[in-house]
Amino acid sequence: MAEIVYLALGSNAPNANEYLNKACALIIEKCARENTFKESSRLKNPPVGFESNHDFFNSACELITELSPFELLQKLEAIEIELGRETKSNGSYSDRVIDIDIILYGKEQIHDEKLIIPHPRFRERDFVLRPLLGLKPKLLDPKTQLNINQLLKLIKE
Ligand code: PH2
Ligand code: MG
Ligand code: MG
Repeated sequence: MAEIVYLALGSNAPNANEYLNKACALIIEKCARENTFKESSRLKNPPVGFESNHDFFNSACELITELSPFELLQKLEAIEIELGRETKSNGSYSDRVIDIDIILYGKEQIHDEKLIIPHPRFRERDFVLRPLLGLKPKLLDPKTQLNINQLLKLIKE
């Protein structure tokens, strides 16, 4: 089985672009069917939901994967750790060298304590929606049946 997947990438390290380059290379190597990976442009955003002097670079990626949602999650977490992501202790947001979140996995809807797909907060996040818009403006959210443009309008109202 193969599915089309959308991921959100973020880093607010001083050398964020290097982390994003490495993350993309590892995703291509470990998760993507050959020649199916695309990344949006990287947009600079101030941190949302926590205080920090370090801005983020955020992008979105599209790929086809043969991994199941949980296999994909496991590989992406291993990539975050390989790149030096520290595991957080208290659940609150903090600076991070790399964050890779699964936004959509085909049209699947998953509600598990380890994994919720579509990503539960992506509809509210300009820093996820704007890169996705650049990659695939007509992409549909399987839960609300709204496209990315419509979702962006909702948070700008
Ligand atoms: N990620 C968060 C919390 N806040 N802000 C920006 N600008 N970019 C992010 O990727 C981001 C954030 C939690 O994962
Ligand atoms: Mg995140
Ligand atoms: Mg994450």
